[in-house]
Amino acid sequence: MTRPAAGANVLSYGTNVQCSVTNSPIVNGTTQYVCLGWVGAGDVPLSGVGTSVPPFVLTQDSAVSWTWRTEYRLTSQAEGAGEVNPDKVWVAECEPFVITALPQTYYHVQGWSGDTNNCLTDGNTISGAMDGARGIVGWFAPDLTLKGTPCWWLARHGLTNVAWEAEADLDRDGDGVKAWEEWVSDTDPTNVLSVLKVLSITPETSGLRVVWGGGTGVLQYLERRTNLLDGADSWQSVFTNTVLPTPRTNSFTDPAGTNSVQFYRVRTHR
Ligand SMILES: [Ca+2]
Ligand SMILES: [Ca+2]
Repeated sequence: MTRPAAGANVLSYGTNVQCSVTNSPIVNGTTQYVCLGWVGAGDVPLSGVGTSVPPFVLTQDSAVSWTWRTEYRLTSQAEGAGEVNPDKVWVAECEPFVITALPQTYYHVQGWSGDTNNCLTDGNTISGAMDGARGIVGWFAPDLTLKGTPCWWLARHGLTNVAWEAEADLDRDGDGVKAWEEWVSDTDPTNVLSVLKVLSITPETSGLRVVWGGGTGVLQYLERRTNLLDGADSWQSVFTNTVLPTPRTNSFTDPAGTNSVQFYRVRTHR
């Protein structure tokens, strides 16, 4: 909206006139229009910046032409451990933009998704031109060893003295389980008492009672087989912890375990 109203206006000679735009910026969803200034004729200054023309006295035919700029919304979002900047800005039509991803320590930029058409990625940045509104998502992923152990988890336990791969392959607490295996079973790689293992197998009238200990944050599968040497035999799951977190100590009484040879193991899955 403008004052006076857009179009032709008839005013008396000598009128003190104030011209302005009253509704800049005009926001329409993810597009907005910003008044930058004006171009004048007659008693209006030749040009100026902003939404108001300095007051002038009308002595002749005069004109004001307002200059507008189209801007599009650029929205970025982080998925995972990191930040993206800027997160919400208006960028002028056809102007370039750059989004920078800042991963947390022990994380990296995994990629970008969303309105990435005609964009370039370079390291931790994505850039392009605003040919329309864009919503872009930056994805972060943890740094992993070859066996899938997160470096942040090793660092949390202070396992940073040698290279990540070597640390994951060490059994620092001497419980017989390597660090990468303790990650899989959600046990503490610096606590010898925190380890995934079968604690006891006890015959009972209703079957064999198997007790085991381990972590709390992964699914646990109690598996059984009757013959370790017979390739035709295979591990069969007889119990699964389906609700997390699991207790640190678990038990299951296997009714099929009586009056026969059985072997048991506990497998975990993240
Ligand atoms: Ca260990
Ligand atoms: Ca341990």
